[in-house]
Amino acid sequence: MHALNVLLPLSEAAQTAVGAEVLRGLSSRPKSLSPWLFYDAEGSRLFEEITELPEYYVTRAEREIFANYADDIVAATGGGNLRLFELGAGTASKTGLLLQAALRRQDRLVYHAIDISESALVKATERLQRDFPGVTVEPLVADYTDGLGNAGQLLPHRLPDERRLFLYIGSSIGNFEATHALRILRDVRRQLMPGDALLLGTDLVKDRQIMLDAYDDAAGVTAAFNKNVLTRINRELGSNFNLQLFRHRSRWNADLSRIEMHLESLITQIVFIPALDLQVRLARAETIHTENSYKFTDEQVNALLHRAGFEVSRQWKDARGWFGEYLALAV
Ligand code: AVI
Repeated sequence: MHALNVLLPLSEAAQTAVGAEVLRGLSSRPKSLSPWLFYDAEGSRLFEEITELPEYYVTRAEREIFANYADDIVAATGGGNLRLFELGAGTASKTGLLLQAALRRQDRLVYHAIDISESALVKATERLQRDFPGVTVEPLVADYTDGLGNAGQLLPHRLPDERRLFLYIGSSIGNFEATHALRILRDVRRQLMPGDALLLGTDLVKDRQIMLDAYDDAAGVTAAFNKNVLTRINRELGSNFNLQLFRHRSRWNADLSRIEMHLESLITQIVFIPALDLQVRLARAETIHTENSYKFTDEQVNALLHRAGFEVSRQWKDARGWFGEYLALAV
């Protein structure tokens, strides 16, 4: 993190991940910023708050599935000694239900939690080791979205009787374009042998207003989460975005089956980003596109997993059919 008074020289700032992404996104047309920029400390805190909101059904629906079917899910992975891996583990708040189910079948369990956020992993490791003494947590700080190549080299060698189960839950896959999503799933497939499995959690297409409300809650937490990206850019790149001159927008794009989040400029304005020596001109009502959250049908999930080298063997949904959990076997 770079405070305003320790801004990096121009060329260096443009080479940091944040600088490079801001330069790319705000000099493109239409303007965009990648959603990974949301997750500084404050953004991660706001996201945790989102997961508790009445409108944000996503986390609750998935927890309901695990509460009802965790034993069934674990049993469906077949025999052998399970070793769990989770991509984007974060604070692993729902994973405990699956760990408990696995511990009902075997005495000890190794759980590899992979995430870009070290602080989230520290929290998750402490809590899980305390709550589940039979679990050995192996945290790994890595950006799996860029290829598991690096992370993969750090993963342990397979033991003879081991069966691997990768978890990619929470509909995180929905924040990627189809080609990127496919690349991530193929990376996972490369870590697996036939018979190993991936559990993929995806949010499903439903009534438009329910989806829109989930991304534009009455308390304004999602708006704060969206605008926090501008605070982050101000802090790290020395810019002067005035948050009051932007409005949070969520839109349902039916053609592409996704919720989009945007930041809409309320006036014509010019914002200067010193670390990048960049002037950003925004027209009134112009938007910066900050996130896509794809919503799937069963057919789309099946097709995506099939293209990545998996076959769906079982699926589970919450009572309202709003969220799906797909057990995909490596073939
Ligand atoms: C992390 N991801 C699955 C969330 C989602 O629903 O797409 C991020 C989020 N954005 C706004 N609210 C939640």
